[in-house]
Amino acid sequence: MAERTTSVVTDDLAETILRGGVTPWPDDLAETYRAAGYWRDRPLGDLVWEWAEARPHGLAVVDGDTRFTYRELACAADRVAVLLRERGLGRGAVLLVALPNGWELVVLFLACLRAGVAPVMMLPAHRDHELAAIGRRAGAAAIAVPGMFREYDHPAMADRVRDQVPSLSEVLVCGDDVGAHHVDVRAAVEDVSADDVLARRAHLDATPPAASDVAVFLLSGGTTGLSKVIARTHNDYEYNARRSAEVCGFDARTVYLAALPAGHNFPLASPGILGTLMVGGTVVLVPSPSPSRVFETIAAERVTVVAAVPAVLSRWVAAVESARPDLTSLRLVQVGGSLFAKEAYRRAVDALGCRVQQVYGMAEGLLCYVRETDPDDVAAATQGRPISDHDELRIVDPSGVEVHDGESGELLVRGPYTPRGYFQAPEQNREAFTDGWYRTGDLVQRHPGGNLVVVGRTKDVVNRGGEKISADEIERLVQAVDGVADVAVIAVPDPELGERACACVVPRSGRTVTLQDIGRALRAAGVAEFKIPESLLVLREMPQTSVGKTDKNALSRIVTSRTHLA
Ligand code: J2J
Repeated sequence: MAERTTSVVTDDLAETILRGGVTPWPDDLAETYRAAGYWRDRPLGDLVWEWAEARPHGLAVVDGDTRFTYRELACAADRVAVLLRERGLGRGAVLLVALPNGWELVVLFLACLRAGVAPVMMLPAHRDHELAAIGRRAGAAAIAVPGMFREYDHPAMADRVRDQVPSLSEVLVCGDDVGAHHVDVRAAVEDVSADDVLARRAHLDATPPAASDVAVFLLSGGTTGLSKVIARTHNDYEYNARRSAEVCGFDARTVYLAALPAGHNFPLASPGILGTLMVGGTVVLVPSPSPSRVFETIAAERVTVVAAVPAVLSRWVAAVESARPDLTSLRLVQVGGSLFAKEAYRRAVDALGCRVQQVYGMAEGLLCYVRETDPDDVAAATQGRPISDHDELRIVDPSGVEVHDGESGELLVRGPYTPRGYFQAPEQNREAFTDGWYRTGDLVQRHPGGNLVVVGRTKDVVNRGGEKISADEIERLVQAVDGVADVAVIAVPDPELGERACACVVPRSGRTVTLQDIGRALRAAGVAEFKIPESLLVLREMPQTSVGKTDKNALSRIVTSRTHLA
């Protein structure tokens, strides 16, 4: 096998990524999780050929006219895994993955698992600002982007990101007309010569990652500054997907439609793409959740399960009436990521004619699903219960004391697939974790049957149709806009998306600041479009609490009392 001997990942960096930045579970709990059969001590990449041998001709992945059987998928994943190795990306290397939903994303994800490379699941909507900051934080050695996508030149952006991230040297492109200085992923997959399959497989099997290594990095919605990075190990992420598939009744007949961006934990592994492949089902991918595309694909591929955030599901429900799609194959629609009202639940069940399952989850771990056996009123009014007998939950008041059943409080959690800290973030970890308990920042109540009801949150984020925006991150960016003296970013209710970001700005004396000024400045800084504030409240002074902090409740009251904002 022709492999480059030089590595773009220094041993020190690999060591940090493999062990240093990750807070391990305590030994006694790790033993408990192993003894209970949750952690199987097998790297996820091992599963790829296990699936291929169990169902070589079974249909694994569908993306438009492109189809992969399980055997073809394993061959393609190995070919790309070897390509990664040839580019110096091996165990412990980090790859930023900012791809739209498509077969390349699945192949590259599995290739990373085979090669021991940890993908950081970014979104195609992310831009220079997010990619460079996360790339630096995670010590990324490479980035994978599409070619031109939605009229945006992603390879050119990737070159700029490479210039800003000292550890980053390789740009992988999944598209047409790939430049000579970029790595062409599609071409590598086309070059699957049969004779090499065994040699490649043997080579990759001989150098597997450890099950306690980082399998994948997910982004946190974040409360302070930029998104934090969540390291998920092979052990915990395998359990996350396997147990989710079990709870949601996935099997070889499941045809799962990935319509939400697959960089999110929900479509990736709750049970999502990974959970479907684990049970021999078929994953169908669409690059956008638009009703027409989704309906067409459900009918054409006889899709049985699809996941949505409430904002997307509402669009589908509204479109059903006029589009009259053939949804007869649908067995289950999962909905989660932000609040989903009881009334919306009822409308969805009526319009779609299948089971609607609420899901409350987080990239930090804990996953709750409403069960099929739950009565209808529970399915309508709750967000489900945890998947593991070893998920430990505490619901506490602001002083940390557990509340009585039925009262609301902040949810703290720990368990076999909820990591003990963010990656390389000791400062944030002191705030977000207490004795290994992750502070979710969500206010919940326990329903009499044991399910959780999400009633609010304590964290300072805007939940824009399931995409989490850190108020603090946007405040720092707006603070730097010319003419701004002070700023606070708050969530304002929105009928379509649940919430949108509103910038509340005190201009410098004699200056004016407009929404356009803010948009222009943030776009110039390379900020993802979905994070840019969509309304503006101009104030003479910032309301303050008695302890001199910005009073965001007062700001919310001012905003809701006005019918018209800029
Ligand atoms: C209210 N708020 C919810 C719900 C998440 C499955 C499903 C969702 C996510 C996700 C995920 C909610 N009702 N049903 O990763 O695997 C809010 C909470 C939570 C935060 C996590 C999955 N479901 N939320 O949304 O990491 O505030 O994960 O803490 O993006 O979304 O966001 P995220």
